[in-house]
Amino acid sequence: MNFKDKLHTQVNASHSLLCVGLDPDMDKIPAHIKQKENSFFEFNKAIIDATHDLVCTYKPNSAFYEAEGEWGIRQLKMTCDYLKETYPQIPVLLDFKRGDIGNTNEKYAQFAFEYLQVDAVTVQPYQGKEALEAFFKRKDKGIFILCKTSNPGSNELQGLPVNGKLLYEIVAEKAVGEWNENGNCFLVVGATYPEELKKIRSIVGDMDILVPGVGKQGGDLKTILEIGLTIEKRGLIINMSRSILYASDKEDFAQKAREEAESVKTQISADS
Ligand code: OMP
Repeated sequence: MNFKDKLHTQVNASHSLLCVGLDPDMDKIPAHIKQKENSFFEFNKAIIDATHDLVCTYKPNSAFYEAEGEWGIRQLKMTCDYLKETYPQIPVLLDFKRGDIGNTNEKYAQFAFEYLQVDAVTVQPYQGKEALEAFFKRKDKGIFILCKTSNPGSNELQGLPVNGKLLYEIVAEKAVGEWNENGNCFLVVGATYPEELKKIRSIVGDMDILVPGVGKQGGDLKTILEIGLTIEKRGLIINMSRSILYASDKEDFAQKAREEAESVKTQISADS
């Protein structure tokens, strides 16, 4: 099954558009977990076990693991292995926002798809189709291209006018058009830019869009759903990391994460 089918199957099975971001942080994980040898893995495992029936995907962000060196990469690998063995139906999206010349991208793809065996990755489009081909040619994988990112300064480049269009609109056109020969391109659009999401939705039709930035970054879930959902009430993957992971820093953190995830899931169903 390719990524898109796996995602849609899980969306239908879970009735959820929620993606929990697995971004473990030494400064935020509960003290009793921090003491453990494989604390990031144990933290993730507890979060995953508590939320697996409420999500359409998990998104570990590589930065949080890389920051801890060799040990951190092992935690990421253990997390990906655990998901694959225990919840093989849930797609795993590695957020690593890579992008380089072609032969280097081959190595990034190898890390994600052969070593970690994830289902999808995030990439940046700056080097163009020829360089991204190393990702696009993985027909069974999902390639999420940064289009309009959630950070306050994202307009500096992404909002530049180019040939009568804005740069992010051109990225969206390419992602749904010439870059999407294998039907495995998707987009990343921050929840903090609803007007831009509206424009992007009109360009890409029913393409699935990863929307981070709800919660801690201030994006409004209700607005995003109104603007971004397709006619079939699909097409969005709503990512939330800190507001779910760190709903509590006590022994009850996994239960509180579940309650938060349940509340978001209910809100998505009610508003969509
Ligand atoms: P929270 O703000 O804690 O929910 O985390 C958001 C997650 O989404 C982090 O892993 C970010 O790196 C990621 N993200 C953004 O916040 N903004 C973007 O524009 C793109 C991403 C992403 O690609 O997921």
